[in-house]
Amino acid sequence: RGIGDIWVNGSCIDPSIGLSEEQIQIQQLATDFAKNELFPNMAQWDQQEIFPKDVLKKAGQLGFGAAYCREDCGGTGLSRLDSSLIFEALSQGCTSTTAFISIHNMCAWMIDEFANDDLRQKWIPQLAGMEKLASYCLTEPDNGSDAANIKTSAKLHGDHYKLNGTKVFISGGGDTDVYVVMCRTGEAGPKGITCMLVEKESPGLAFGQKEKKLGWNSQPTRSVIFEDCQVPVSNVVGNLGDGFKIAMRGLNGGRINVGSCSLGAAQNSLQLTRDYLKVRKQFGKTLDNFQYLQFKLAEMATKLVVSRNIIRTAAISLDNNWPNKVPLCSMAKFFATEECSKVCNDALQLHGGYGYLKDYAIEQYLRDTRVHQILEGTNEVMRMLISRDILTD
Ligand code: FAD
Ligand code: 2MC
Repeated sequence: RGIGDIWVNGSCIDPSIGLSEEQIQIQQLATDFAKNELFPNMAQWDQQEIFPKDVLKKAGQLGFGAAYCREDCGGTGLSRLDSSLIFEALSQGCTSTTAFISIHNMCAWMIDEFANDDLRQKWIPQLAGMEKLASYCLTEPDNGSDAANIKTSAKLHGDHYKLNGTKVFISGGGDTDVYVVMCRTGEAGPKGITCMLVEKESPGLAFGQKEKKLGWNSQPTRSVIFEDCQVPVSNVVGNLGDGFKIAMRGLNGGRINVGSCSLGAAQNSLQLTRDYLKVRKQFGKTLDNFQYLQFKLAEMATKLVVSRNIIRTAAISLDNNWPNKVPLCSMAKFFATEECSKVCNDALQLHGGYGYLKDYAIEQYLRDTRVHQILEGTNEVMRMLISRDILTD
C-alpha cells in the first residue's frame, strides 16, 4: 500500500532528496517502523479507539521517545531537522499515533531543557523509552487561543503547591504518567504563569470522560481536573513566572512536528493515488491517461514538496536559533497543515467512491490531519504571529 516504496526514489516527491547518508538512515529506520508496526494496525486502532502503548514502547526502543533531548539522560540527541524526518516518516504509518509521539517528545524536551537535574534524571530515561508517557496541559475551557490568560491556580502551602482548575482537550489525558502543566502562581498575563510536573498519582488529580473525535482516535483526549491537587515545590520546571515562555518554546518545536505529521499523511495519500490512477480504468483507459488528473497529481506533489521545504527550513531555524524562528515555525505549521490536508482531500477525490470507504487509508489520513489546523495554536493564531513579526517596527 505504498509507504516509502521504491518507486518514489528519484522522483520529485522522494522525501530523501537533499538529505545526508546519516539522515537517510534515520528516515529509513522510521519508515520501516511505520511500514511494519504502524500501518498494518492504523485502521483497527482508529475504529476500535486503541491507544497502542506496547507499540509506543517499541518506538521508544528505537530512540523516538526523546528524539531531540540531550544524550546524558537517555535522549537521542538529534537536531530538530532530523527529528522532523522521523515524525514525517512515522506519520505515513499512522498519523494519529505519530502525533501523540510528537507531543510526548515536546514534553520530554521541555523537561530536558528547563527542569532541574533531579527531574531530568527521574523522567528523561523513562520518557525516552516511552515506558512512561507525558501530556502537555495548557488549554482551559475559557482560554484556548488566549493562552496567556489561563486561570488554573497554584498556591504555595509549605513544601508543596495546591492546584485548582481544569485543563481541556489534553492528548493522552488519563492514560499518561506525567502532566506538564502551565498554571498561575502570580500576576495576570503571561508573566504570572509557571510550569510544573504533575505526576499521575498526585492527590487531587482527576480526569474527564474520553472525548469522541473525528480523528486522532488512536490516542485518548480528556480533560484534566485539579482539586487541591498537591504538587511538591521540587516539581516546578524552570523559574516561577517563566511558564508561558517555556510553553511557547515547547510549541515552536511542536508546530514543526505536527506539520511533519501532515507531510507523512500527504505523502502516502499521494503515493496511493498515483498507484490507483495507474490501475483504475474508466472510458477504456487507466485514469493516469487523463490530463486533468495528471495536472491534479502535479499540483498535489507541488503542495507536498513546498510544505516539506518550509517545515525543514523552520526546523533549521530552531536548530540554529535564527531570530525569526517564531514566525518561520508559524508559517511552516499553517502552510503544511493546510496544504497537506488539501492533498489528502484531493487524494480522496481521485479515488472516487472508493476513497470514501474505510477499506482505503485515505479517508483516515484526511480525518487525522484535519485537527492539525486547530491544535498547537490554531492556524489563525499562526497568521497572527507572522503578521505581528512583519508589522513590528
Ligand atoms: P478558540 O480559541 O475559542 O478559537 C475559536 C476560533 O476562533 C478558532 O478558529 C480560532 O483560531 C479563532 N480565533 C480566536 N482568537 C482569534 C483572534 N484573535 N483572531 C482571529 N481568530 C481567532 N491543548 C493542550 O493544552 N494540550 C493538548 O494536548 C491538546 N490536545 C488537543 C487535541 C485535540 C484533538 C484538540 C481538538 C485540541 C487539543 N488541544 C490541546 C487544544 C487546542 O490547542 C485548542 O483547541 C486550540 O488552541 C484552540 O483553542 P479553542 O479550542 O479554545 O478555540
Ligand atoms: N516562542 C517564544 N516566545 C513566544 C512565543 C513563541 N512562539 N509566542 C509568544 N512568545 C512570547 C512573546 O514574545 C512575549 O514575550 P515578551 O514578554 O518577552 O515580549 C510573551 O511570550 C507573551 O506573548 P504575547 O505578548 O505575544 O502574548 P499574547 O497574549 O498577545 O499572544 C499567543 C500570545 C496568542 C501568541 C499565544 O497565547 C499562543 O500561541 N496561543 C495559542 C495557544 C496554543 O498554541 N495552544 C496549543 C495547546 S497544546 C496543543 O494543542 C497540543 C495538541 C499539545
